Amino acid sequence: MTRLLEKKLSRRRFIGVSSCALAGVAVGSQVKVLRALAQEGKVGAVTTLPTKDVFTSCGMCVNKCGVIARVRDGVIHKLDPNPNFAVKSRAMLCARGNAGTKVVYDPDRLKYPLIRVGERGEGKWRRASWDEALDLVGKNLNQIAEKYTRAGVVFASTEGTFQDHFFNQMAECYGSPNTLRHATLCLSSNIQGFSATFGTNPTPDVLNADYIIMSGANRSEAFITPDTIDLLKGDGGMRKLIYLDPRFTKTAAKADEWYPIKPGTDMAFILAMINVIVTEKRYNKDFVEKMTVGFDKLVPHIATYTPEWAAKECEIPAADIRRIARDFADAAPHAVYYQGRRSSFFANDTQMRRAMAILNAIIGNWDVEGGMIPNRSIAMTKHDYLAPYYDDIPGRLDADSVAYLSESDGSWSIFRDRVLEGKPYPVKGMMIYKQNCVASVPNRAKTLKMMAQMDFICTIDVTMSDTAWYSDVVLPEATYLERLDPPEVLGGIVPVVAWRQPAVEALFESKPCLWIMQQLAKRLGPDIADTFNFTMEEAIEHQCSNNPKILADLKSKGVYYEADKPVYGSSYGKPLKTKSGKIEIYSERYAEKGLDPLPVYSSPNVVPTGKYRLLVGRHAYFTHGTTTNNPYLHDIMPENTLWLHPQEAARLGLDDGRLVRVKSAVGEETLKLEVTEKIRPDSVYMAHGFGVLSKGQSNVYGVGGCDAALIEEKTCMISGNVAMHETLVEIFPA
Ligand SMILES: Nc1nc2c(c(=O)[nH]1)N[C@H]1C(S)=C(S)[C@@H](COP(=O)(O)OP(=O)(O)OC[C@H]3O[C@@H](n4cnc5c(=O)[nH]c(N)nc54)[C@H](O)[C@@H]3O)O[C@H]1N2
Ligand SMILES: Nc1nc2c(c(=O)[nH]1)N[C@H]1C(S)=C(S)[C@@H](COP(=O)(O)OP(=O)(O)OC[C@H]3O[C@@H](n4cnc5c(=O)[nH]c(N)nc54)[C@H](O)[C@@H]3O)O[C@H]1N2
Ligand code: SF4
Ligand SMILES: [Mo]
Repeated sequence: MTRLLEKKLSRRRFIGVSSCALAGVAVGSQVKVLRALAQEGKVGAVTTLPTKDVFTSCGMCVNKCGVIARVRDGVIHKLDPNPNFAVKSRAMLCARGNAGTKVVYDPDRLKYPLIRVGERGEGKWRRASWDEALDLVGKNLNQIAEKYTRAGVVFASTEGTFQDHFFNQMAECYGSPNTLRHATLCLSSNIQGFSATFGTNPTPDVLNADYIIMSGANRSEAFITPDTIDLLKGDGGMRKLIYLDPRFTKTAAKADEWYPIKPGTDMAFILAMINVIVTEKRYNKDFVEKMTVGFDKLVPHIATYTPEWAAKECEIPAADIRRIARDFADAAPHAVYYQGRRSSFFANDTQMRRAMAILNAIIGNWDVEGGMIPNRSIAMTKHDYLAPYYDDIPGRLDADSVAYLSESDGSWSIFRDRVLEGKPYPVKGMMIYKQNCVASVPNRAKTLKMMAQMDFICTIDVTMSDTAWYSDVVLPEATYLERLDPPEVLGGIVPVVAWRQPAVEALFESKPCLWIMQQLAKRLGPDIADTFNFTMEEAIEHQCSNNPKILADLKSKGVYYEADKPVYGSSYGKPLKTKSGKIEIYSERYAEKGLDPLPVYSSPNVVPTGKYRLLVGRHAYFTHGTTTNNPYLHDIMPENTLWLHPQEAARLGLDDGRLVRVKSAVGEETLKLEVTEKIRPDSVYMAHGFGVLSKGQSNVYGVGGCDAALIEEKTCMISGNVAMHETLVEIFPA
């Protein structure tokens, strides 16, 4: 029995919550979607359908900005930013956020449960009832548990829906230790490098910093709120932005200085900055003495990492490195070396992030205005359940693979290798929720090979992603604008609680994740079903039970935050979550594991003449590989191109706009060439989300090239994070 049920809330109270959230919508779904598709954009038509404004959260990317959905005549007519959410999103919605209506009213959206009838990937489906589809999923999960073990099913998911907790609850209650979250495709090495130093991964106080060095983070196109907006606020003022990127991005355009750094050499730049700040005694002596350990070991360690040495590695002049180091130290503590988010660049990324953390530490910018701020949270009651106990389950398939493996995230690339080897045990089933691993894990051919040896694959999505396309059963989730999602704390300098209320009733036969898990649980036995014996309204009440103001504010303002809490300095006077309780410049823990206790530089793989380093990165119009098919966003950018420097285009005799074949050790893709000075001559770049395999993505099927098909999988052996920028490609005329 769950603790939730023991609470026994009265039915009347649930209705109190739900009547506000689910205010009067009831028409047959077929009729409704036709009306919706027909009426979208029309204002003022007189019908009996509801007209209302609904507070909810954007679901188009990781930021979850506050939204007011304007529902007119039963149709989401427009999405506006929620001004009450200014503390996090600065009351903004980006292009993708605005395009959210097209997730609901997209002819390509998933409408019904589908069961594969042809070969995997052939695209032959038949519509099934929920009962039939769920019976099939249940039968397969039970069979795999019996034939192999419960660890024989991997549960792959990515956060963002607020309902992924229920999917992970299913993994735990089914009894599989094998969950694969997106972190090792994204930010694991970042978290590891900073946590090893500070005991946490802090947030740079962009709004108040006077001097920002940003490397490997493109905030004007890869949006993180509020940083993206705050970065622009300083533009033209006293604030300095120094930007290092092999590409001239929109952030470069807004920077005071842009350096087209040689990819994979950021650590050389950082170590040389440390060298200058230490040898010229520009560090914060008082802070270093009181708050850190291992500075004495850092001094000899950085002695040879001079700006002259670094200049040869990173191709940034020594005089500039020296000047930037001095200016950075002078601006302290209101100065940050901004660590960005995605760190799936190179296999030594964790140590590179360690170097960034140490540089920040020695200028004493810790937990002060304009510095590096440890994330704060908001207390909420935990969703709780008692998972059944099984005594015959082995440990994670990828256990003991890297120095610091997260039990809940795993390591995607290593896991995949072990599935293919069948060692130490077989994994034969995949449950996938809000993850498009075919397009997001490097080496697409290998992911498809792994999927080919599965007995059963079920994907829960809102659209026919490439991953859904290669599944056996596809289940349609209700989109973020059609769901009641539980509240979630978005941590940060000023944390907020966000949630989602449905703007319209779920169209067609789509259902929320909780409902799907509950129905599936019934097919997996009473012990599992028991843990799902609650309603969403009960779950929400329970989560907010420690502080009634949370739910009240969510309903009346669409957000909850604590304006009166101090922003800076709360970590002082308490031990940090490191071994020593202090900031660890030298890491004893790393030394004990045989890892470099201080970051040691090694040069990236060499790019020979005739080959190019493939870089990947965000585009402001798209979220990963998933929104390129959105009709509004597709209109702005219908295909991707391969960026190549004019000098190299001339050398290869290739003109702008012509089709080229791009070949790596693991794949080959064809797309249009874009000859541009916005990239270094030794590198090429293409946007993510094209070259799609699924014919269910009608705008982008077969259009442009897929980067995941080209990227080789290298892995950081400290964090298990993949390294995407070690891939070299050749270019041929198509
Ligand atoms: N619009 C939009 N915003 C997003 C997302 C999205 O999909 N779309 N996704 C969100 C997510 S999940 C994440 S993780 C973040 C990612 O946010 P970021 O990590 O900031 O973004 P990326 O574009 O992945 O990579 C940053 C930049 O690094 C550059 N780069 C490549 N190699 C090197 C190198 O060796 N050194 C240096 N200095 N630079 C290098 C690339 O050219 C790229 O411009 O964005 C988030 N925000
Ligand atoms: N080549 C290449 N690979 C990359 C990156 C890159 O830049 N280039 N970036 C990496 C990074 S930083 C990250 S974070 C990962 C992200 O990679 P993933 O974790 O795979 O996330 P997405 O690619 O955004 O895919 C999300 C899926 O969820 C679906 N979806 C959207 N909303 C909902 C919903 O409400 N419910 C359900 N059930 N499904 C929904 C989408 O249709 C899509 O199929 O990719 C990584 N991989
Ligand atoms: S940054 Fe854009 S896509 Fe992401 S949550 Fe905010 S509005 Fe939505
Ligand atoms: Mo990410």
